[in-house]
Amino acid sequence: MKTGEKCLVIGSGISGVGAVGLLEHMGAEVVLYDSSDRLDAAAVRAKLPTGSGARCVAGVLPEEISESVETVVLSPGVPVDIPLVNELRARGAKIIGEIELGCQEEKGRVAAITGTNGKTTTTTLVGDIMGAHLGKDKVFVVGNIGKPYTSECLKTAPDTVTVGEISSFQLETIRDFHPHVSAILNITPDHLDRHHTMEAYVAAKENVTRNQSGEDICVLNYDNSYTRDFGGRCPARVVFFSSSQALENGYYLKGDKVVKAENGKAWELMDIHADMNLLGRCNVENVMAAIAIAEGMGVPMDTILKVIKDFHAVEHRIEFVANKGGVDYYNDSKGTNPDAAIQGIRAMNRPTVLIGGGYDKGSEYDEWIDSFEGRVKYLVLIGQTREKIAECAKRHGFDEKRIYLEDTYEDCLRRCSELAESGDAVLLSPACASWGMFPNYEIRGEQFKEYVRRL
Ligand code: UMA
Repeated sequence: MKTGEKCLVIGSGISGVGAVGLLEHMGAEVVLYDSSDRLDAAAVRAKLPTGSGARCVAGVLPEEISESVETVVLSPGVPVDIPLVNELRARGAKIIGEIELGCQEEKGRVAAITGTNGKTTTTTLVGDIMGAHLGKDKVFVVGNIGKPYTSECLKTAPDTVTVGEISSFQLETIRDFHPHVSAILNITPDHLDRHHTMEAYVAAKENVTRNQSGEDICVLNYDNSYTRDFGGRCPARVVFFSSSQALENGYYLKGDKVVKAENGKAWELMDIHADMNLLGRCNVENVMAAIAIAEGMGVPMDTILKVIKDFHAVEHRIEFVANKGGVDYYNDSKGTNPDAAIQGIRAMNRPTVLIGGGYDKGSEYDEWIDSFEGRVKYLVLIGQTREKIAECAKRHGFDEKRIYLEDTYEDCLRRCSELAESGDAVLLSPACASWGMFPNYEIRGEQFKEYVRRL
């Protein structure tokens, strides 16, 4: 980036604010732009720290800016194919994303974790393991997990490690981002409103390896057809994990044990009940991936296993909230797509009142409903997708009288507490994004927990 380079940052969320700070540090001339008609320039400016010299614009982008901009930094939520971005690209501007901008200042080693589900748990766990190995001050956990890379990258040094949770939105716009160890945990249909086709979504995920070579490692799920097939053409050295079958090389689940295999020779690493506190098969997969990633980053196995033993569920992912009147309440607000919600319901081992529904990303709910397998006693639905899910459930034979449509989360909770009996579980695992009702899944989860506590 040359001094005085004209840069436009699109989106004034946390990524945009991080990007502005880094660009100003790099000596660029920065405009922060947000297309929302609910914001004005003063509201955009208020998001920046005092002392920032960036020009702030909201609404319509003035012609004089679009004709002179050299580099455009997109926030993850900004689609790469909207008319404005197409126009800026056609005018010759370089289009990158916030992760790509951050990696230009990276001085240490990087582990990057993507996948439709399990990213946050795996990233958090790998961050904890790296912290135990190197010291917490030498590890930066960034990305989709909620901390922009651009706000941390200047702190990196040759002896630090950055652990990134990287979404498909973020991977669409990388160029030089080069993780030493990458992982694609699984790929199932999600975000098709943004990527339009499954092929484009899969390609975005695979992009995490675009700068990797045989000296790098890519951890892949052997049980997922997309990631297994990718193993055959991945540019990095592949390490597989599987929760369903024995592998010649890699990590797999054998009964209740996680084992490691090398050239057909296998040895036990840990017991999934005695040595970990996370529920569900999805978490066994996350743990195996974390072991593979951490080993790839050079952490000794005894450190890895010790951290796993002490690790508890991350917030909003099958998180136990409270027991009220004999009913266990679980917050799985992170279940923002049907596949994640399947993991949520599969982790329940008792009759469950399930809260679902939210923003419509164009997902299909058939497999999710099929995964209920008699566990779901009542379905309490909310949000834009509530009718679509109710229709789907009825088509799959779910008793109409056991479906309730509610307008607010408070009503949902009231309904659940009436329906659930002692010994049951109430699970918020919506299979949909929170957008439209909440700014993000974290706030949805917080509010759910608050209502539960008040019951
Ligand atoms: N905006 C525009 N033009 C557009 C679209 C959006 O100006 O065409 C503006 C909006 O008006 C808003 C701002 O952009 O003011 C929001 O930017 P953003 O959506 O990129 O949000 P950030 O606050 O920067 O958060 C982003 C990620 N959000 C998304 O990918 C939607 C966060 O992931 C991430 O934690 C953060 O960067 C730090 O890296 C959240 C997420 O929902 C958790 N991710 C999706 C998911 O997990 O399913 C991918």
